[in-house]
Amino acid sequence: MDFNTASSSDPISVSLTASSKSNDLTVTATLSDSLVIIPTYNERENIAHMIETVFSLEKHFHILIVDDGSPDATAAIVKDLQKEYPNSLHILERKGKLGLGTAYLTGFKWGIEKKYDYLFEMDADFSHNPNDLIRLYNACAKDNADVAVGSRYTKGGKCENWPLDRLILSYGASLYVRAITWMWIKDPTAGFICWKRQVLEAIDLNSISFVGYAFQIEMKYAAHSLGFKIKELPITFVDRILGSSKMSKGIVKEAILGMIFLKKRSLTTGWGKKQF
Ligand SMILES: Nc1nc2c(ncn2[C@@H]2O[C@H](COP(=O)(O)OP(=O)(O)OP(=O)(O)O)[C@@H](O)[C@H]2O)c(=O)[nH]1
Ligand SMILES: [Mg+2]
Repeated sequence: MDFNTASSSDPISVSLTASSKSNDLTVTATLSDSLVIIPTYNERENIAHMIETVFSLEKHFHILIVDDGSPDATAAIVKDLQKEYPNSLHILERKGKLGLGTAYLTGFKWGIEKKYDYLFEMDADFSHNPNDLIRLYNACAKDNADVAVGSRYTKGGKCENWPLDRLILSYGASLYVRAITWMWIKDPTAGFICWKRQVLEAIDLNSISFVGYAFQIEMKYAAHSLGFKIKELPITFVDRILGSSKMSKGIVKEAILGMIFLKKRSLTTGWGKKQF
């Protein structure tokens, strides 16, 4: 006899398998308080390995893939794996390439509705080491941070195999952001993050306006402006080995010009549903 109480829309779900031969009851818990959101666009070389790696970690995380109609059929690979992980692996499919920022916002809203306590941002391309998910989780769940950021530029953090021009652009952006916003986060464009749900609930997500690197800065600036505690943890960021980059000049331009807008906004309306 097999019975399964799990619903793919319910993060707090339990699968039960009972064997009628032995009368043994085997309980496989698929509970998780944590959702790792991974936006994907043409990541067929990486996605299966990434999903398997996250599910092999000591702590059990759920995964939400937000795929933007990848022409390389990334979504089909994910849907195939859902047969193996029906309760832990989720996918939202959007029709076209709508940008990383809106992919995360869609994922955040989904995860908030399902009441996950910790929501993570992580790239599909292994630039972020999935093993670090546990350190980010512990910073929020045990060490009292509201937001934990995997940081390349805090002491102990580094970038591996990045071309010099990318490194200069990224590090230069971090100095520029710090000079304009006075937000003393060493890696404001970082995209490897653990958010406590309460932080995402406090930010008016509908008012987040940027889609590329500027999205990462805007989210941190919103949390910072609302008085949440942001902790940086050193990570080693590795340049992608498989697949191709979606970086564009438009993304860089958005970040450069967007900072002025963000500074102005922080002095006027802010981002909060609640003002502290
Ligand atoms: N859903 C969705 N995902 C995206 C989009 N653009 C990028 N991504 C994903 O977001 C993550 C980060 O994108 P990357 O192309 O790796 O960007 P990057 O890390 O700045 O650049 P490289 O590492 O040099 O490739 C990856 O998992 C991408 O597949 C998008 O428009 N929609
Ligand atoms: Mg990348």
